[in-house]
Amino acid sequence: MTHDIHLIGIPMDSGKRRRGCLMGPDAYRTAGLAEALSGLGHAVTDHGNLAPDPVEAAPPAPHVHAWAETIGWTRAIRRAAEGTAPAGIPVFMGGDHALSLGSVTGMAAVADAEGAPLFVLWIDAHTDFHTPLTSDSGNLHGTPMGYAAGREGFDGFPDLAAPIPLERVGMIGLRSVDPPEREALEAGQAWLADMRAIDEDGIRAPLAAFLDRVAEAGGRLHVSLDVDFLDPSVAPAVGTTVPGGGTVREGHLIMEMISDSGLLRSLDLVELNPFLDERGRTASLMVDLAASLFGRRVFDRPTRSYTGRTQ
Ligand code: B3U
Ligand code: MN
Ligand code: MN
Repeated sequence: MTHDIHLIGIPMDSGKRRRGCLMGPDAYRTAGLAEALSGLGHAVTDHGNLAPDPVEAAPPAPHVHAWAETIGWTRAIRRAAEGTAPAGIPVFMGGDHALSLGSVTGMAAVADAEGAPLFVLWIDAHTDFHTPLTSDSGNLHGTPMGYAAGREGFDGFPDLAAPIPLERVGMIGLRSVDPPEREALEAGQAWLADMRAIDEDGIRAPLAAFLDRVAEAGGRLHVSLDVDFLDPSVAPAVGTTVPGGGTVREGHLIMEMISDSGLLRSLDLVELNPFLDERGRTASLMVDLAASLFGRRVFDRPTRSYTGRTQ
């Protein structure tokens, strides 16, 4: 199956203090993302880079970093999501994970208008479930799932068209979760696969259960892929490395299963910091993972469904 894929460059660095993610969109272009996807038969349009709306606003606490700029980005990204999604699958090329403040909430608004529930699969070492008030670091890249789920403390950010209930959230790769995030998540029904779950059960069975949940609800899936899901030994180009991460093969299997499910609605590629990369290897790996998500296979065998049955 081929898609109309819309690449949206988001050179955003405001979600944390360490700089470099603003080079991400051009690193994906240099690593050949558009060519990899068009080579699979998709129609790919690169919309160039967004810029943030000019916003003046005071942060809710002094340690919260780049509050007004992040509101400006969120507005622009949300508009871009709502503008491109009717024409196909948006790919939000970051930029740090704060871009999901706009992409996830924009796609939730789109899904709401389409009459389908939006599910989110968060592929990340972190849950990013803080509010600006629970975050010790004040880094807003640790908050996008909190915002999208309708947590408080985001006054000044756009109102949510459709908050995403935790039953529609899956998170995989988790290994760095702060106490306030854990407490808030444990109060809900999110599907959570930490690294221990992957060690014990692998990727396939747990992820198939989540994808079943999406399919049974008639849902559409937004995938948010943070570079730090991967182990730093294979993906060094990220500011917040956490040892003990996913392998290359685990990353590909996640992508292949989502691809087979036919549920993908939109994609974030976030936290790539090309300033920290080694000869482009992390950017190239992210491009390869995106290619698996959009149908690249080693052999053209009969398609397997995400539950493992041959279709
Ligand atoms: N939870 C920590 C660390 C963090 C979250 N997301 C990333 N790092 N990339 C925080 O600062 O919120
Ligand atoms: Mn993240
Ligand atoms: Mn992370």
